[in-house]
Amino acid sequence: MRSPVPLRTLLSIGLCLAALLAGAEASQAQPQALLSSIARTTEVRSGRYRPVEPVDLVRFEPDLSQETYPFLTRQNLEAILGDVNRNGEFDDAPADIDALTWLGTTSRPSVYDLVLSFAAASTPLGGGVVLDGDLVRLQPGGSFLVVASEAEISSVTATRTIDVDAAAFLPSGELLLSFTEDEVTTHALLIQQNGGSSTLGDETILGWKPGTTEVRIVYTTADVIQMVSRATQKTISSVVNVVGLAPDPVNPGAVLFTVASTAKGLVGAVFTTAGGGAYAYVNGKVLDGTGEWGLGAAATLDALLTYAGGKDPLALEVEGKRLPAPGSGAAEVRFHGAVPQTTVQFVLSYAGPPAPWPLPSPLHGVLFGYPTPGDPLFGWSIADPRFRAVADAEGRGRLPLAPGAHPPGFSVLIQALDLASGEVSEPVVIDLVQP
Ligand SMILES: [Ca+2]
Ligand SMILES: [Ca+2]
Ligand SMILES: [Ca+2]
Ligand SMILES: [Ca+2]
Repeated sequence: MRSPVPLRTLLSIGLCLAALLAGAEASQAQPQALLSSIARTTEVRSGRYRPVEPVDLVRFEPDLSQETYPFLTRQNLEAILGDVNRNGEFDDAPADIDALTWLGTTSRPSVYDLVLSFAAASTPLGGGVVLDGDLVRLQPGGSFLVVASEAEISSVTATRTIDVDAAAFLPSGELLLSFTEDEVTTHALLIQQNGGSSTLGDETILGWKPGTTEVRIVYTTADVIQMVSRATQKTISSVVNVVGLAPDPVNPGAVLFTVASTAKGLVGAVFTTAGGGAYAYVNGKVLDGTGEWGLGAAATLDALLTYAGGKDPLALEVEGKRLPAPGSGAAEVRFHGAVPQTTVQFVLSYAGPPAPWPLPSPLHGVLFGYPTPGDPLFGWSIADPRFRAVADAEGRGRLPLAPGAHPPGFSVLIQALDLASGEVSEPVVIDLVQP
């Protein structure tokens, strides 16, 4: 066995190559990528990837790959959050992300730039509670930074306990919001803007300038129904709920939105407020819900954002959560988003409390390493060529794992490093079953 190659050396080689690639990419026009979450577990049509779950964030570029790829999955969250309930299993991810936006400060969001809301209250490692009306940023190591709290939002809108189910920061800094349930307000201006009614329907799109008490209704329930009617060229009586919001990347000032109705023409569709209401039009594709998401069935998109796309992020998927017992077959970690036909290094360690360490990167900001340096699997995985894989022409590949090589009864954390781009994946944890 060769002596371990320090991860930082591998990374610096990767960064040199990445600088050349970045120069080549800059001259090409960038398509828009859509990042979304779904409301119910749905299969990906190609069958190449596991089912998409309500907590997963998936990435899709209309009219390009026609396939949905993971961006942040339950398995990533389990590794980043740690064994919160100390039952010995990395099984503590929230069940459902129901709102998604970001502050838009970098060219492509990392999972730590995203602003999220969950469908139910959740408890991170180290205590505290994230409420379903809170908007939070995931922090490396599994804590959450509150960007806007349920208490603030209910205070400025003069409502009671609320659940935010759609959010979008606009370039102006205004934060658009929608609630999961109909909410009663005592705010005089909101009542006035709501046609005299104190009940804000769950379709209502509110605007708030964070840090101030300035709040307004941007679109009433009636406005939303009218825009969807115009888009579908049908008389719609209900859209059930507004569940996703994002700035429209094609029509400055307009807003993309999704609804919870499962009616044909509404489920899986993305609407824009542009022109008084239309189906969104992104990368030359009309997002009317007819299969653009590469999913096995039309799915309600309960969280949405867009950004200038381009290269997929390096992402990992594990077939199942647990490796089989020794002798009963192998499992594999799949990756995509690597630079085609270049080498991906997998780095392992035994899983414990999340202890990320920063990897400053001139191209990607600060990345975080999760495997523990000094752990016996860490040095072994870097030194052993079996933990390297070459990406195919589409940047995909796989790492077969033979469970007999590891002691059972442990959880193993795995992260991938793309040597060509210098990018690292988010970690995943897999459990090795007892013999
Ligand atoms: Ca969801
Ligand atoms: Ca647990
Ligand atoms: Ca929520
Ligand atoms: Ca809503």
